[in-house]
Amino acid sequence: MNAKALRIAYSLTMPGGLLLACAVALIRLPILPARAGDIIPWLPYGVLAVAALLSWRFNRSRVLYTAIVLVIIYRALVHHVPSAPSGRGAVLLDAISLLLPLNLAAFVFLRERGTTTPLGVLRFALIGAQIVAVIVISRPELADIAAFLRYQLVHWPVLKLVKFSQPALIAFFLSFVVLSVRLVWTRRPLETGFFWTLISAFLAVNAALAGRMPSLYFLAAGLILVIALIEMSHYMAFRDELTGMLARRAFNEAVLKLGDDYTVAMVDVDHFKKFNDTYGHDCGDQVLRMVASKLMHVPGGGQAFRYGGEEFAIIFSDKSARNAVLDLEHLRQAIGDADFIVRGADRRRKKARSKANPKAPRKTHVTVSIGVAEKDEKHTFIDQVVEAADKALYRAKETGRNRVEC
Ligand code: GH3
Ligand code: MG
Ligand code: MG
Repeated sequence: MNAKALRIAYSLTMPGGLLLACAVALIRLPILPARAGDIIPWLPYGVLAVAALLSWRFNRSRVLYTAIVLVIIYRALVHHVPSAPSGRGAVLLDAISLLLPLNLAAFVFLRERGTTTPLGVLRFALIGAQIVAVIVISRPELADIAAFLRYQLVHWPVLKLVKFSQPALIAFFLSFVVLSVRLVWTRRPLETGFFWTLISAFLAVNAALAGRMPSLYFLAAGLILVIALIEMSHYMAFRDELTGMLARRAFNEAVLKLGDDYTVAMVDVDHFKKFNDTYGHDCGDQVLRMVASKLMHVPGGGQAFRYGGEEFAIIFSDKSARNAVLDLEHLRQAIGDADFIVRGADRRRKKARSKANPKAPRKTHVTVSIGVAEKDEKHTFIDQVVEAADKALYRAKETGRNRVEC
């Protein structure tokens, strides 16, 4: 596995996978002291409360809803579901195992709209409505309706081995697919957190169905949410919101770790102002995303950053400028060759569209100019290397653009 694949695998599994593995180990291996049994059932409340507080403070309502739902479900499981679920407890468990994954899959798509706005209140009301529905349906006189929660769609013998109802299995499976796709697609800390919270929820419900205490799984879910929130704020500080690439702050930190041989390239989109004027600002943003996606896959091990506006920086540690130029030529060509289809990005923003030229072609190209400089006797400090790369970029612009200058 190469370094990049390892980095991706790490970002998808850490720390959620590790936390859950610890929870499973604590449950399976007899390593906890007997007295821990008195404290552990209370810990999920504490950790989920911290997750709720942090999410409220960080304005991440989808995590707030998740923490609240998990606390309610945990309480229901601990207090109302007996060790051998039957009757009302069994109905509660079936309803929970159906609704919990569906709610998690829905929460991950929620746009931030605040919790005290009408939409935020409506979302709380929907959670409340589900709680009322579950309490109502678990009444003994409604047992016939509750039986639908265990509806058997197929009669495969293998399904007799699992305690989950078939609707719950389908709900968990669909949510698993949705959250995995979302996780791989975005690779953002909150998405990773939601994915591992779903897996914790599955194991928690599985434990409850088997009559075991699900406390450690809820504790793991709470910790996953807390860490995801902390990682999210770190991610936001170091990532550029528009392109998702590392931002100037990350560049400033990365240069502190550079050794003696490195090269810096400054990349600037050509005639970008004209592009904005022709196609509108939203299309300009699309171009920046497209250029960023190419830069993030720059060959030769370079690390790309959004430096500011339509300007990007690439650091090649342990590489001379001469070698980096070859990789940068590939990059320049890849960007110049890419067809850029002008989509109706301004549909929602009439103002932006009014500025765009309606007769502009739907398919176009963008080019970049690149200036390169390395650390040498003349340029020993990073500021000097960046300045030299900037001067090279200026020469690239002066001599016709769409070129790499060293
Ligand atoms: P040159 O080829 O010499 O680099 O010309 P240019 O037009 O690209 O350079 P100039 O510095 O004149 O214009 C840069 C433009 O980039 C101006 C600004 O509106 C635009 N810009 C900066 N940041 C963003 C952004 O985040 N989104 C969009 N759409 N435009 C941006
Ligand atoms: Mg430019
Ligand atoms: Mg510029």
